Amino acid sequence: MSDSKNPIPSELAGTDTVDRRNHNAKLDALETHRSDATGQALTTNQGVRIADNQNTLKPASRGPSLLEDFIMREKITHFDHERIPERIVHARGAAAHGMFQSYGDHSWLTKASFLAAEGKETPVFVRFSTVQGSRGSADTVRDVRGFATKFYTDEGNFDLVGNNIPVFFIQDAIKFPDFVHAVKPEPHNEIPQAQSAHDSFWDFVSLVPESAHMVLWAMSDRGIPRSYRSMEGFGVHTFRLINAEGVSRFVKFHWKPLAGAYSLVWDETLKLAGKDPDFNRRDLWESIEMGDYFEWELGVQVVEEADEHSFDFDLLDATKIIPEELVPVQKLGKMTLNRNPDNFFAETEQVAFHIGHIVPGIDFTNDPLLQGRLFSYTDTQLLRLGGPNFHEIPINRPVAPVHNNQRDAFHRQTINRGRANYEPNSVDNGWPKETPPAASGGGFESYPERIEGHKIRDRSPSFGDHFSQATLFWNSMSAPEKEHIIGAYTFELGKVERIFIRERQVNQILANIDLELAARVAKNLGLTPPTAPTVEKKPLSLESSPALSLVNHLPGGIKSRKVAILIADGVDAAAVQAFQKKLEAEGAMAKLIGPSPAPVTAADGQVLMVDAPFDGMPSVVFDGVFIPGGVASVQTLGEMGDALHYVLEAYKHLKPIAALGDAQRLVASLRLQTDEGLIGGADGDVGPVFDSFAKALAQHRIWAREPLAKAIPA
Ligand code: HDD
Repeated sequence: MSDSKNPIPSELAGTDTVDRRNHNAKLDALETHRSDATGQALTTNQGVRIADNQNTLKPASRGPSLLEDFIMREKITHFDHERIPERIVHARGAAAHGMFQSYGDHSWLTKASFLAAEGKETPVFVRFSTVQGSRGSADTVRDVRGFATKFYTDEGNFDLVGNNIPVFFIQDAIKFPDFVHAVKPEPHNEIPQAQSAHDSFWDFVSLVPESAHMVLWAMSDRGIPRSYRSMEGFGVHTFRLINAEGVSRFVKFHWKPLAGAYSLVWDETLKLAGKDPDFNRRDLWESIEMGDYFEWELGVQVVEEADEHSFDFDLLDATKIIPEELVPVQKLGKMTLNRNPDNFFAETEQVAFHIGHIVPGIDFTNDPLLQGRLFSYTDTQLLRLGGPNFHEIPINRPVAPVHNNQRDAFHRQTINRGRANYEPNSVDNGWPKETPPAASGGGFESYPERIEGHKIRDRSPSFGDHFSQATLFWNSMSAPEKEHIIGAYTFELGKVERIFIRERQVNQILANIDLELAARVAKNLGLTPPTAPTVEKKPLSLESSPALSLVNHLPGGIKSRKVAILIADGVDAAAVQAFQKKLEAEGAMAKLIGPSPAPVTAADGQVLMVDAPFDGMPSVVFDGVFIPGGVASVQTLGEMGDALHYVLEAYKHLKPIAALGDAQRLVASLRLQTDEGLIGGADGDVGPVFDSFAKALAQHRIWAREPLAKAIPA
């Protein structure tokens, strides 16, 4: 029954089966610790208790609404103002809290306190993002991923605002608005959302050869990561680390994922964009809720000041990497993301990263891209967060104490006491006072770099080679990775309406990276393949860099991998449970997928809860599929198009598929070519079948299957 005041029918509670009530109790147990309102009265923002939150105040039950209803007006006014401008880039994101732990005392390199002692812990907040799309866009689009980390160090906040690609599209920040306008949806019709596959993007990048290297990375599998946990992260620019003696060294920051680095396949990304647009953020959230934390090691490549000019590229050029084969990455510590935000808006949306947030022991270089960013990030927060007090928003507050003479402005939270809001002052004995620089705990001091020259608008000739490192990247790819890159350029340029833009990209950019790449893409687009580069190419100092290929980044195990177990009434419950147990023992996760959300009754009478029906958790959200035996179950699945499609799609996406007993007949009916990822065995063979399955799963994909998989309908 519902009453006129409260429209929620009371009989909705208490009709669940025992099983479901247990299930619900588990969900409640997860959630209640987050609520700060449990047991509290509903109030207005002035703290007045509300008696009726269902009905507007009226002079009669069918009469007009009264303006004096301050409760309704306050609620709707607040609602009307709920949105703040989304980030101009990196609008779509997800974040988590965690901890950084230093592996040792790195004071030979930097006096930054968070790196000064073995085991020293510093809280962090990390936000991952895509660049192009709006807040509501899909996670899995082809794009660069943002990887921004706020270290709440005891000497102030240090923000490492990086990406999952170690280079950038442009060399000078003055080109950033042009680049972003070009990649965003086109201005006349705001199409396409969150995609670079359109004329204005390819027009821009084909006219700006310095973009060639990063575009190649974005067209590679790096542009479609499987999970945030499986991405490398990079600080991109060259920074300085400075020790207590004032010795400065150049560094590039790296995040190395302990889960390994691996990606989606293109057809999966397209489907996921519709079937689970929250794929990456859901993975982050659910993994943390289950205690399966995301981990990275922070590393640095270190270049002595004296070696600044010993490379065939300029360290200040953000379109270049330092190949890891030339300068290895030294690990400084480990980051573990282990806590989800309590509130998306308050934390993930309001977090304000800024490349200019650094602490003593870290400093900038003259990279012109970095220098421009130093202006942009504060500027953007002033608009997004409504004024200069954004550092007082809880997620942005340092753990280090803050005292200065800045006062007032919109949204001020601090209630400063005293009269001394200026310096020098004597009314408060000159407090707060400057701290001279010191080995530790001293005030921030910029590195006294010697600068001389003329005031000019110029690009250093040392920034002039735009193709060598793109060629190095191409040379370092495995055969499947090269095919994916060719496919990506073909797809993207195929969406470009103007043929002259396609031609310019192929003839003047791709031809200078690699003629085979250019020829293959040209052929796919029906263009004449170029026969020679348009620029004179200097010999490569390094022919290939294994660190660039994702195939060299697999961790070897199956931890965190997700496996779908397909079941229907009559399934062999013992096989389900044994397989599930083995997966869980290795840190992987299984979900039971059935014909509908209804529980399944196994051959032995056990009732198994279904996690989702076929369309609820499609094969694209999993890394592998297992089909247990059981005559009736296999019969049902074999007659369902959705179940057969599930298996076919997993095969198409190069995932391992294991079948036991009767289920082998189901797989055989699909006439798939046998390979190391298509595993079968008798009902009792759970052990050996699991071992082969796990081996295939650890390889991430069955790449050898790829040419055959093309014949499977999408
Ligand atoms: Fe940027 C956001 C990373 C160049 C201007 N950027 C933003 C974010 C990341 C990066 C990860 C999202 C932070 C978050 O999660 O809130 N940006 C980069 C990297 C760059 C780069 C790795 C090159 C190496 N950015 C760059 C330039 C400019 C900007 C050259 C401007 C001249 N970036 C911004 C911004 C954003 C931003 C407009 C949007 C929202 C924000 O800052 O807070 O100021």
